[in-house]
Amino acid sequence: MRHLLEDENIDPFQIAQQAADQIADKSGVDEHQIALTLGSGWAKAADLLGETVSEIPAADIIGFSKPAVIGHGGTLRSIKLQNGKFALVIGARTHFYENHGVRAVVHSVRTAAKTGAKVMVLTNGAGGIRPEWAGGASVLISDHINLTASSPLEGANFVDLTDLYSKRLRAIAREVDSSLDEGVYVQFRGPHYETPAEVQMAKTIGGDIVGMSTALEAIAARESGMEILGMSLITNLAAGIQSTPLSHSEVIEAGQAAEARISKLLAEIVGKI
Ligand code: 8IG
Repeated sequence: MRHLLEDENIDPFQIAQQAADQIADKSGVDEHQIALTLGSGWAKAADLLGETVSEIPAADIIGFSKPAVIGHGGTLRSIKLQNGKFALVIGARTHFYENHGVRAVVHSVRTAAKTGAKVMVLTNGAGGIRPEWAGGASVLISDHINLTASSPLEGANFVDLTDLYSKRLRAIAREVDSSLDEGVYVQFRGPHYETPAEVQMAKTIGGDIVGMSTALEAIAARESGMEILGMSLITNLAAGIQSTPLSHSEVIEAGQAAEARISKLLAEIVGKI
């Protein structure tokens, strides 16, 4: 089944505006100041952020619906933070490897911007290239390398990506935990993990983290004028860095083991933004 945003005749920004209007209507929250996308291992963080005032099945919002996988869409939560601000927590990520096109991938980010969010927090589970990150390190994304051969930007839209991952927000994160490392995130298309040779390439060109999301979303967030914080949970060392094969169950287990710790960390960081 084709995704709504695969129809080239529609305007993705207009659909994002409609989605934001639906969220405001259903949640009763007129404006969200901050938005978070929670990737593998990060889902529990929502509970610690504050008081959930609304939870909407993502499939009920335009552009988020994927008829082929009803019930698999996750939710959009509005959370009132202690400081009185509202956070939009996006539990439904569309990955580039799902082949619904890049418009579908960045719809949640564009919708977040239309709900009023000025800060976009992008989290993910990812593979680590640095051996010292074994065992579930959380790492701040300092920059990215986009190996998807795609862009969410359309037309001759030459958006600057200098300081894409905000220095200010990274400094706030390090105020909460001064031991946080930083690294360059390399987005591959997936859904297969890399070969060890591809991981060596990523390392050679300056990468520290390998993943299948975030970079395209960050570009769209910058286009929409948002300040970006990116964080990876290293659920596995990348292929060839660890001696054993990668497995999805390893990733899930590492995520579960880290969940409480990284949720608390993220909630503390968001409280300071
Ligand atoms: I979790 O090792 C997770 N996501 N590309 N490589 C890529 N994506 C990932 C990995 C990984 N681990």
